[in-house]
Amino acid sequence: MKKTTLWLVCLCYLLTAKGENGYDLWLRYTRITSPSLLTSYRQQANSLIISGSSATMRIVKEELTNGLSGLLQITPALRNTPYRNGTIIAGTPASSLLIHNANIRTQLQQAGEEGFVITTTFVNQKKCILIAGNTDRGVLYGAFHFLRLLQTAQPIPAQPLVSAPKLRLRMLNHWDNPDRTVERGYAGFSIWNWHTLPNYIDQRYIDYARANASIGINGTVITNVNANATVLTPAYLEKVKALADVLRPYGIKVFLTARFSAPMNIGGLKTADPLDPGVQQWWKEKIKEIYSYVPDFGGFLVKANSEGQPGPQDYHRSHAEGANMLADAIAPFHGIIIWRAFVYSHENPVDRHQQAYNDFTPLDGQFRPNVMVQVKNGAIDFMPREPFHPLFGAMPHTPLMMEFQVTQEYLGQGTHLVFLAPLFKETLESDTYAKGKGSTVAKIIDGSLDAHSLTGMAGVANIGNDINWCGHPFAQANWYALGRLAWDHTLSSEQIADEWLRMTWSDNPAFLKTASRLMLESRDLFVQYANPLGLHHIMGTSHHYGPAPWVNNLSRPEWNPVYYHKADSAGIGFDRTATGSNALAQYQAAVQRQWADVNTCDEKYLLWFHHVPWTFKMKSGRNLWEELCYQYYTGAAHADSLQATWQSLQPYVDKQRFEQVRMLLNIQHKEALWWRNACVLYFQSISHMPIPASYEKPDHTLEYYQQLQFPFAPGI
Ligand code: BDP
Repeated sequence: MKKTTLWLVCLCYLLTAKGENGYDLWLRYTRITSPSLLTSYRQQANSLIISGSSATMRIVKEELTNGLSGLLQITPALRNTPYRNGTIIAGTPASSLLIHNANIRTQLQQAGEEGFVITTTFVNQKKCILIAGNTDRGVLYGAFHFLRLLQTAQPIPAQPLVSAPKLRLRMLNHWDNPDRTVERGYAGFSIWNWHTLPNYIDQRYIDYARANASIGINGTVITNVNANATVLTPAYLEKVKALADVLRPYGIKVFLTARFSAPMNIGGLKTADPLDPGVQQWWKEKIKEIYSYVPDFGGFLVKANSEGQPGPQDYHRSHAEGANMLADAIAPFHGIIIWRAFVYSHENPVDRHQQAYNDFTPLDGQFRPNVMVQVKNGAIDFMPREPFHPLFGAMPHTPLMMEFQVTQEYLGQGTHLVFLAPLFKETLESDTYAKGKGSTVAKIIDGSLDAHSLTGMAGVANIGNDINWCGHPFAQANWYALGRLAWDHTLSSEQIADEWLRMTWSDNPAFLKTASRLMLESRDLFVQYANPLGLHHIMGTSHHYGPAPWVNNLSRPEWNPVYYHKADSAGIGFDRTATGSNALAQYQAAVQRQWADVNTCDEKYLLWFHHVPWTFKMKSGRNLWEELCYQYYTGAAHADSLQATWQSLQPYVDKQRFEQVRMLLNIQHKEALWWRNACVLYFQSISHMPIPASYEKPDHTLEYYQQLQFPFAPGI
């Protein structure tokens, strides 16, 4: 073996043998592997001129210094004037004369308040890189983007690269409780340690801020939508202030959830009626108090009259009256109210699919300008696959904010490898036809279809205090994807997966090819072995872990899986066409046409919209029952094969994370078999048709699966 080859093999071994715990996320800044690229980058980027003295600019300096030290293994020299080729000049036209004088005015205009320009130019005959923004935040985003270019082996732009976010609010929603439990959290306890705040600042808060800034996230709701009013008391506002102070230099605003009954819970009032002057006054004073702690407080996220939460309807007031009361109180401080459209009621016999639309569309145009309505991607609830929510396109006079779930409540929780970018993209690219062809959900939420300037996307966070933040080592990719798509929803799932893999794991081409396929197929795979053909909401009660399609005894009809699959001797599926609930009528005619006819409906959504006979002939030639079996069996078999696929990647992955994923894929396979067996056996008990002989028989009886209990499953 040649000396250099031997050296490389040793290096590879050392790198992979050393365990990585995942704490560094996609900001590992490991040495660039390609020697030629390394040389080229070193020539182009070796010293820094950082203008401005704000906390944000100090972070820019620190990040670029750390990034270049790790990636290029050089300590960049800090300068005031460019005296050699390869100087990075970072700043704003206001803080840096060099940027002010550079020929990038038009590009800076396009960059707006938060965007940036990266380009190469000559200053004093020296070839320099400019990282410019109109604000320090813009420069920070530019610095992270610049580092990402190096991390992902991209060329440094010779011509101006301009990037501006397509959405104004790019947020995480933490469903974190004051006792540090996390609703639907699968990565340990909440990262917010309320008990030691405000005096103890955990390093995690800072690293959380860095990670978010690196992908452009600029807002965080730190408390659960199922809200506790205690967070609005002075003792807690002190703690909120401490967090806001940490997050601010990273461009992140803090938001809180407001419990609608807070005036009664902590204010001693007898009512929380939004039209009561005493209630209005209470909120005005409370909001003023919050701003005295956090002068750039973002606003409130509100879950009202949903799943037992208090709200304006308790006083026969509308959602608009509730939201507007808070909006008026917060308007003087330029805060906003994000009002959730996730509402349904057990007293309402109408198909749950229709309820939010019925409640909200009559209110279109009634909300104050500083109110956004936050709509889940689908009408039921973050299902593994849902058609887009019919509210998108139905409220042109109201800014609608997208709510995705990053935490995998219904997509394998903490144990399945499921990359969610394809799910997010599927919704964003759906055509609502609200204003004719091309009226995609993305154009509704980015404000371009209805000329809204208040725009946003939120993701329910999957972050906890596990050492690697998200539990499953691949779950970090979903946090990453949310941020990247909130910045630019035109990015493809492929690009996002590729970036994340290179930064988080390895840039070896063999690794990338296999690992990205693993990620890109993972969501469809989960659907196949858990909720094929449009089945939905057939998971276990309360913890939502695993299959339980048989459940029929819960107090609210729409909490029961049987409500959703409606399997009977004739067939299976929810008829949402004109012969059934007619939820389909909530979509535009062109959309209805795609799904209305059982013979032409996309099979992905077949059982979402139709009650279909077991003997119905599918496109494959199989009948529906056989197709259902085929989907479950094929999915579970594919889940099995992931283990061998991962095994083939061992040479490229450090030992610790390799083992973690190996063990999790083993669990995933077992759970895929569990989904398959439990669902096939249960539906067979209704269809009375045989499981095709070519498939292995489930290894337990239906009764076995029905009696499984998980009293301590996480996330409840
Ligand atoms: C459901 C979750 C529940 C949340 C609810 C919501 O199971 O824990 O409170 O969504 O979004 O999916 O409010």
